[in-house]
Amino acid sequence: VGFGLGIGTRIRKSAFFDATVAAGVTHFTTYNHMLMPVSYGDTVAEYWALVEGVVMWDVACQRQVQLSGPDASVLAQAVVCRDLSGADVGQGRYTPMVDHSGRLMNDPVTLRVDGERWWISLADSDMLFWCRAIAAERGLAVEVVEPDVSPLAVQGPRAEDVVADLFGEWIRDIRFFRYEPTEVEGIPIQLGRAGWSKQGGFELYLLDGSRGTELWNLVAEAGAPHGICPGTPNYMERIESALLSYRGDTLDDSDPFEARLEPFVDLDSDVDFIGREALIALRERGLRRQLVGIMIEGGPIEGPQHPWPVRHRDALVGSVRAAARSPRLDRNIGLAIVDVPANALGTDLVVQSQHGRRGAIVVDLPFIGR
Ligand code: THG
Repeated sequence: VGFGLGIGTRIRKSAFFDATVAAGVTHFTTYNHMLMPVSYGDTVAEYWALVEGVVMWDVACQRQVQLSGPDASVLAQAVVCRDLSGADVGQGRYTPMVDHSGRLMNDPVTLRVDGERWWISLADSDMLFWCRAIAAERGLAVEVVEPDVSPLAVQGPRAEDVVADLFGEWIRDIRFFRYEPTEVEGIPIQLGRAGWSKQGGFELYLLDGSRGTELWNLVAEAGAPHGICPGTPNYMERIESALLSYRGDTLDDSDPFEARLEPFVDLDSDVDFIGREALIALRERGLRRQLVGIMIEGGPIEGPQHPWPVRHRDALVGSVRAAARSPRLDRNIGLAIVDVPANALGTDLVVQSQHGRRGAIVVDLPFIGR
């Protein structure tokens, strides 16, 4: 395209911004009103480094909402769709958030930091305002702020070796979605096994935003013998793995069921949360449309800048939300929201892409599993 992105004070810079510029970032997007790297110039090379080696990502745009105080747990349970009652200190959970009508508003990782403190690690929407409003309306004794927390992800099959070299062998015992307070060279960090890929890895929550470049350089140095590369959450890998991109893959009025988040919605436990009644009604009603995997015929494609219309027997049935050439499958894969019953496996579709009309077929997700 022949234009750039205007950057002013309204768009925030990550704690790792200077380091990513020095590392040669070529493309940013915005996420939670912050610049987020999406390429260092060769996303296919970054993909193979993620799948076969190790990469480091500036994901500081995954901003936290901190709930603290006597009613912190009450508020946390009110705003997410999962039963948090069994959550240990240091445990994270993938927790959809919905409004009173059951519309998906975010799909964060919610972490119990200590007895009276939670961090909600956001996808791209303004849940700080929502949490403040709910706290005030309910008269809860809780403070709601965005803390100085900046996640850096280290992902890929060699990530554990890099993180062990940096923090010690003890990190190999950290289980999935468990986070521990630690430090490196006096830099405070909450270290957890997590990340937005299916290649395994860790998240280093930097707890002092003034030390972003220092931490970036320490990880780069520890990673050098393992061949670490700067990278970003990878569009191709996340489609293959069917990791949800809130707002990319979903519509303004999508519910968690059509977004395939039912496993992360606790309607059969006793806990109450905002949207529970609405979700029970939606579950009763049944799916009207669904996010599905599609294989698209023909030569390599690029992803939609605008959703591609999807037709079945000439009727408009939905839109393609994301698509790419899968390097491992050497096929075009995509995620589309389509109306029932065109969501059925094996349904023949036609997509109107910027590459022209292409045949497509509904397939099972994920495209590549573990
Ligand atoms: N890490 C942290 N914050 C985040 C993300 C993250 N905030 C934004 C975004 N990613 C939120 N979305 C997701 C989507 C999927 C997962 C995590 C966050 C995820 N899913 C696994 C899966 O679907 O297989 C595990 C789910 C489970 O078994 O509980 O990890 O990546 N800090």
